[in-house]
Amino acid sequence: MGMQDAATPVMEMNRWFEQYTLWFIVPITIFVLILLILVVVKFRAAANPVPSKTSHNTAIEIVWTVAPVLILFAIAIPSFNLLTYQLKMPENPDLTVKATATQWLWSYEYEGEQAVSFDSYMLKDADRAAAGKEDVARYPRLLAVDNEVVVPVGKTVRMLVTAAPTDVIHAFAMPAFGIKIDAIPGRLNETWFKAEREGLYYGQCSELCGKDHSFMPIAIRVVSDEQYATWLAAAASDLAGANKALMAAVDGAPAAVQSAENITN
Ligand SMILES: [Cu+2]
Repeated sequence: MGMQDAATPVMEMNRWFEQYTLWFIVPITIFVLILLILVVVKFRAAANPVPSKTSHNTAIEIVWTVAPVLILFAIAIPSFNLLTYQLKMPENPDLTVKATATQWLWSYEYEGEQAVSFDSYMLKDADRAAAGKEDVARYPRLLAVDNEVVVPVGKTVRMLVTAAPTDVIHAFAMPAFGIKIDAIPGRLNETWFKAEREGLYYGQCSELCGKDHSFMPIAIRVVSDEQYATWLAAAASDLAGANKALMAAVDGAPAAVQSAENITN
């Protein structure tokens, strides 16, 4: 309970599945609790001085074998559907971004004619004013970064995830997108997302990777097609300028206020 609002279809399915499993977990827990209370009261030594020596009951054994099998099937089928959906890579992604983890930052490279690549460090408090990121609701401490990943809304994005060759294992995780995948030196992992709401989303490195593990957050801006195209064209030659222009366009618009609320939720 209390997961972030879904921004992708995968996360919507994750949230649905979480609710769905509660319909099994809660009744089973209550049922077992009732049985335990019944046993404690009804069969305590004072009320039941001579214990039963029953060792077999075919009817009960059939029920307690078949019922869990049926319950497990009911959970496994949607679970495997969800796994398949998550793990089936899109054949024609609109965009491919490679994330490389290093102790302790993320580096991003965009595939395409525009050679856009940059490092993304956690935003330090001392740098807030200069970056124009003083609003802690929108740019939370320990989550905000200097350079965000920028992607267009409603487009399928393939993420290639790895760690620098002589580095350690990290993990790329974005809760609102329902993705989490290890970043392993010498190995290219793959995941995907299709963000359906514009906004600024935060995740963190999710594999203990050393002393600054908690200080290598991940930030993804989901923006309109036009804003993305403008940013991409400018980012190849002037990343800082492109980010500033995008911030002015996004943070000034009323829609951005709503996305800031989504983050704090
Ligand atoms: Cu890490």
